[in-house]
Amino acid sequence: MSKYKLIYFDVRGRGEVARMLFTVAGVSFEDKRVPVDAVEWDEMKSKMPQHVLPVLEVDGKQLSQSLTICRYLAREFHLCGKTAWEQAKVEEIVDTMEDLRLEVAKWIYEKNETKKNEISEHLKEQVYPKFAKILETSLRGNEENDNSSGYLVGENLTLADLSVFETLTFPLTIHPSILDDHIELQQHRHRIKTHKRLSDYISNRPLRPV
Ligand SMILES: N[C@@H](CCC(=O)N[C@@H](CS)C(=O)NCC(=O)O)C(=O)O
Repeated sequence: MSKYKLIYFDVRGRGEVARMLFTVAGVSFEDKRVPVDAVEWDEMKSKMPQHVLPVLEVDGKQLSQSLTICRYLAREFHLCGKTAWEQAKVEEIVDTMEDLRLEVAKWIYEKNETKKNEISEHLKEQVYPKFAKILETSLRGNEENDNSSGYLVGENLTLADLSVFETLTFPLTIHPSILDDHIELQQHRHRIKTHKRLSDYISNRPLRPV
């Protein structure tokens, strides 16, 4: 069994889906959490391959880029779809969630209050409805393939489900009503939250704003 260490800041951010993949797979790993804005990071930064986090260490070898790390772990743990087509559909959703993350990041990093409010309105009126529709179509498409698993791709939980769950977690704190008109997405979220391998982890994980 490989020895895994995930190095990331002490937030969910770009490290949380990897943590959830380990949890679902039941694989132990060292969850190295670097305090945000701490001297420790200044000292570590130059030693990281791309000078950013997350970094996954596998038996001492280092891997950068959060999405690459997630895809690698999902392949290792058989959480990335069973066929090449399913794998592509999983990656399609992961990339779609990256698009959403970048839209929400505009709100997070905007300092000007007026512009922040404008971005907030844009998120509520345009961005969330667009992504909700994409995700609903994926869920229904999976059902149309005689699949009533309730997961986004194939019969089992995959990286796609974790990516959607986690990417929506922060937006739901600033805009709690975004899933109000999307019962299937609410049910999907509930399914992940109550998954037998995830529920304890999600209830007990450190509470962080992002
Ligand atoms: N595309 C990279 C982005 C990595 C990145 O920008 N990480 C940020 C935290 S989310 C970071 O390390 N910031 C600290 C710094 O730049 O000093 C990924 O997805 O891993």
